Amino acid sequence: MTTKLSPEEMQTFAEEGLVKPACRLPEQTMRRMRALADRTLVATKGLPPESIVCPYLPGWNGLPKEITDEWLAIAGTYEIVDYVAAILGCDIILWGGQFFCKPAHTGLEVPWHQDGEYWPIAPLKTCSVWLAIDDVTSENGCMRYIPGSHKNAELFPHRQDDREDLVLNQVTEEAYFDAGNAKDDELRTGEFSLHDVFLVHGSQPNRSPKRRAAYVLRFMPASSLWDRSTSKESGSAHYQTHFSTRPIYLMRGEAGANTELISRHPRYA
Ligand SMILES: O=C(O)CCC(=O)C(=O)O
Repeated sequence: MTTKLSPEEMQTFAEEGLVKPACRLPEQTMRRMRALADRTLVATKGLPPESIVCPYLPGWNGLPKEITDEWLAIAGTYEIVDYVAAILGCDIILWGGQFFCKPAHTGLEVPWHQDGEYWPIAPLKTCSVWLAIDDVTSENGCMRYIPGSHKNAELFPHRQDDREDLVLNQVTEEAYFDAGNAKDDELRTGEFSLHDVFLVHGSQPNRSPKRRAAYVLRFMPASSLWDRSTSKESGSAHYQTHFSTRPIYLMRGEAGANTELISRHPRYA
């Protein structure tokens, strides 16, 4: 099996719950991705730009097929799955993603949370790939995380907060971790980080004149079940997640008990 993380990077992921691999997609690729981001924003006018969920799914978000196809292709290229395989093993499903754009001056806050609070996966295991489309710094609201907060594979209590200026509505209190330990996940365009499903993270609003766009891809091991009987549906005041009816893609290996609405990703068909 090909894996892409060095032993040191694996160690960082184990210790911190997030790693930035020593790798950067070429500028030519990123120019195309920024153009795709621009076309996506035009085509989704009226939807919150922080929350274009699964931009790769045909028929979702009102996006035309030529745009959804490009987002789907990205998930299967640039050896992204090889990085994920280092963490999740060889049977991998793409179950979600998000085009996550915080416009200049107006981008919303992401409250402290653990992803696992939101998602119907059992056993709970996911690796998210957070790919910077723009340069992302603390100035324009990069992701922040609490290193090591994933370590006990424990979900802290979350409370519901339906404020309109939050991207997500389940918030974990600072009583459960030390916000003073937070690190910034600053990335240049074309760089990406991988994070664990139990990692406490969030981000500040974007008050800068610079847009902050990212493409986040969510992968799970096929040994876990994408539970379509879930009653979990909404991730925020801004969008519906449609967990029970969402198509998922087998990227590599065998699908295990995940037999519904699943197809092989075109790159691996
Ligand atoms: O991009 C952000 O600010 C937060 C992203 C996030 O919560 C995630 O990718 O799980």
